[in-house]
Amino acid sequence: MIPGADSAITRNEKSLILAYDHGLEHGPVDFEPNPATADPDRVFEIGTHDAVTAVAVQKGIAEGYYPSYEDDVTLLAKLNGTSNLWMGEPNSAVNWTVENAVEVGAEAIGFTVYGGSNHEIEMVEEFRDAQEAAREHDLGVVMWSYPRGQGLKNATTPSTIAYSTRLGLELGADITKVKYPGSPEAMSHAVTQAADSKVVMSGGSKTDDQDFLTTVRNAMDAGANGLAVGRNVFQRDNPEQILDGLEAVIFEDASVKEALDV
Ligand code: FBP
Repeated sequence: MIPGADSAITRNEKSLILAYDHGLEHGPVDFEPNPATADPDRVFEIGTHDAVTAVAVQKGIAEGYYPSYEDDVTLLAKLNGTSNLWMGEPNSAVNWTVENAVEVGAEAIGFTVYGGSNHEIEMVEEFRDAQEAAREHDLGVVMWSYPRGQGLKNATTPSTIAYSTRLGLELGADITKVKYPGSPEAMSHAVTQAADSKVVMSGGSKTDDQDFLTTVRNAMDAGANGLAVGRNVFQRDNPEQILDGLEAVIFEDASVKEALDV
């Protein structure tokens, strides 16, 4: 069994991670559809929904806001991240240490690796340090495995996504978060390559309820262990309502129709 595979951030081996690092990765533009979500308190409130197994944030958001939610929310410390202002080859600054994340209350770490980037070697070496420190502190390890860079023409082909999940297994992630590769068959292949480690689907830009829940249903049927989602939840007018539907699909094996009706 993968160490930490059933960790604080899973329920019955399934995860619904609410990602809220967009203010760094994309900037304030991501809060425009639902301006209240510029306030981290609003998103931590959303994160108290029963469906959410962890909220993933950067250091400043965790330090400033997590203390008010530590009884109701499991913290996933997103250790690296870079703004959209950076125009170079994909890379990600390591913004906090595992030791500091533990002090703030984290029960898992998240780390982006851009396989295929000219910076892949240093990113993987940074991941190694974080992964080993996480093991020492008994934290779950989630890899945002997003191949990209000048040599990569299409980052979401089935073979690239299967390679992404395999990178997570090979490098010691408990859970690897990947973009949906476009079909249940391709997702199934990617899940197989992760062997006993877990795979969660990345939410992506906002789509309508039917399309989004259908993609999540397909990913679950293909063997995925859940979802790590940001915009498809917090950009909605009613984030709690889509979380009700996601809870039904991910944890209760509901159909899309059933999930739309909850
Ligand atoms: P979404 O569900 O909104 O796609 O969020 C998932 C996520 O991985 C975030 O954690 C991160 O901020 C963002 O996507 C990165 O997106 P990009 O693919 O543009 O780098």
